[in-house]
Amino acid sequence: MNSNLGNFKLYNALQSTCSQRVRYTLHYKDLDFSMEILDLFSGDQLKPEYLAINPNGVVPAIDHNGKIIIDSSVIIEYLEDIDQDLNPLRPRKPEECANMRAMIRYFDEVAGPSVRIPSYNMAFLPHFQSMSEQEFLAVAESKPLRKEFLLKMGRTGFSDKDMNESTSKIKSTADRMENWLKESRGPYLLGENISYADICIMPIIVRMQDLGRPDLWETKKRVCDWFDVIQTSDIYEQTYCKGSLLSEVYPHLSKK
Ligand SMILES: N[C@@H](CCC(=O)N[C@@H](CS)C(=O)NCC(=O)O)C(=O)O
Repeated sequence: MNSNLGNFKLYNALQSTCSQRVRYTLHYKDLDFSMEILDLFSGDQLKPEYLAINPNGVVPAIDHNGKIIIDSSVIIEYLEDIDQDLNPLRPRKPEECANMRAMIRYFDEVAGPSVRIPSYNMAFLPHFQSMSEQEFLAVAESKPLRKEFLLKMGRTGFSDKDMNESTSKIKSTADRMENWLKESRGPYLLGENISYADICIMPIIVRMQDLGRPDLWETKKRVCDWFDVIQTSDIYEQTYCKGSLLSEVYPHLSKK
């Protein structure tokens, strides 16, 4: 365990895809950390004490020796910057690093927002349906980043058109990954070594599998091989500790 970098406290939620990126990185770097688990449906992320940590009212955030760092893709690169020799996850060559960051930007632009729509429709919607309209509007209003998203969903859920658009974006992401894996010759997106690009897309692919949609990449042989390699590591097991999958919490998903 690498403990000479001081103390890390991760504010996260087990099923949060963004939190899973950070947990994977901390485990990969063998950093000792404590976790504060927030209940996102009880509104822990919107309490004043957490908003003082992350004014966006979302997880994850990390406290490193009293310094607060927010946003998953920023946190994982911060964990690289504090000790670049500690089980590196970022290539040293500037052009390779730029390539990796361009992949991450694509994932954050295309796949990240898309995975939210099926996640809410298929798993989270009942939380909102059990509220009165007034309660729902108050919850939406209280979200610094997700007010418009929730209002668009309403208590009836996203439309089929929205669902189709998001699954087609995940499919396009898998197509991109297939090409990148072909160029790099795998097993990882940049080639021989795992990098932050793999870690950033991993939770989204896991989520879509959990929601019963592996068909979105099933015809892409390289993506399937990549996913097999990712899923068979100890670090993956540690990251996806008990309770990390939606199907464990929402039993109707495992009956699909
Ligand atoms: N860009 C942020 C997004 C974080 C985010 O959206 N977190 C979700 C969980 S994956 C969250 O906390 N949602 C709580 C809410 O919507 O109230 C990051 O990558 O850290």
